[in-house]
Amino acid sequence: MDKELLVYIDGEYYPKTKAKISVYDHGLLYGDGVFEGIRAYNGVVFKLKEHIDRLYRSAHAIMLQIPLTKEQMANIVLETLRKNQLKDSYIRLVVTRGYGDLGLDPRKCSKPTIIVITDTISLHKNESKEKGITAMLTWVKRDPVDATSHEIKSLNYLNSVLAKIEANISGADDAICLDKNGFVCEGVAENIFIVKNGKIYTPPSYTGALPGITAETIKELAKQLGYEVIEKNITPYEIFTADEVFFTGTAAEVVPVREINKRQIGDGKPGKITKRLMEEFLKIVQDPRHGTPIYG
Ligand code: PXG
Repeated sequence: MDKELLVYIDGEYYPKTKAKISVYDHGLLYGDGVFEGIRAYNGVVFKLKEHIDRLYRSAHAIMLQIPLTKEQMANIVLETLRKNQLKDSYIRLVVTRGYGDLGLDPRKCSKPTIIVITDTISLHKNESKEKGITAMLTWVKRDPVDATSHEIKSLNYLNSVLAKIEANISGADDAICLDKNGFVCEGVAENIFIVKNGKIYTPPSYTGALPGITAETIKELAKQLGYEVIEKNITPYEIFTADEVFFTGTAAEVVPVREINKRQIGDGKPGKITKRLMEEFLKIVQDPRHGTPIYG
């Protein structure tokens, strides 16, 4: 049997099958905690600093005091990757409210649980990138900014899970959530962009979408390539009639959307601007200037 991957939990490393936490952990009992999904490409952790910063912002918003400095947290991620001798990896960094009595009051938990999983990733089917995926606008509205907003990358993902179930049962590859006013918000774990007449549009943050690190990278890339990027409310009509639509996210990277609720997008193939951004994105992910090298 191959050597088991090691998982970091609260200062110790455990083989994957023995990496367990208490059933009294409030991360499990109440979804009380925050997380990050990060990728390493060819020995470089892409935007590690940005992910750690966002983790601490999410924790701050839910008044969860992480008992480590950001530098210590980054070093734990790097050390876990080294222990597993990984160069390409999907990293799941989770901080829960910790072990506590029953009852949701966070004061019952004396110390957060910190988990770092570094696993390998099976990349998206090449077909998705080449042909584009199908998506559906779902009845599941994104949680508004005055509720469990997805601006906080919390362990509450039922909103996204429900949307994904709707996509699954309707045979679409993915779901798109609207905000409570009916404007396009984001995918289940991706931000969304549309292209119309050569300009790139994406919803503003007040729709309650996660401020995506891939989205931020794409906005910068697009501007460097000379495209105008505009943040504005996007209606379902505008998305149906867009020339191009694409998703961005750590897991998804940049993925073209070719059909939404059975309406063909553009000519039904990945658009010119989407393809350009996909290419440029893949060039920069392993560039140490955009990340942190794992091995010195
Ligand atoms: N919106 C939501 C709701 C997300 O969860 C994104 C947008 C894209 O953000 P980034 O920063 O990744 O560009 C996400 C990302 C997982 C997993 O394990 C989830 C995400 C990313 C990676 C892994 O389910 N969500």
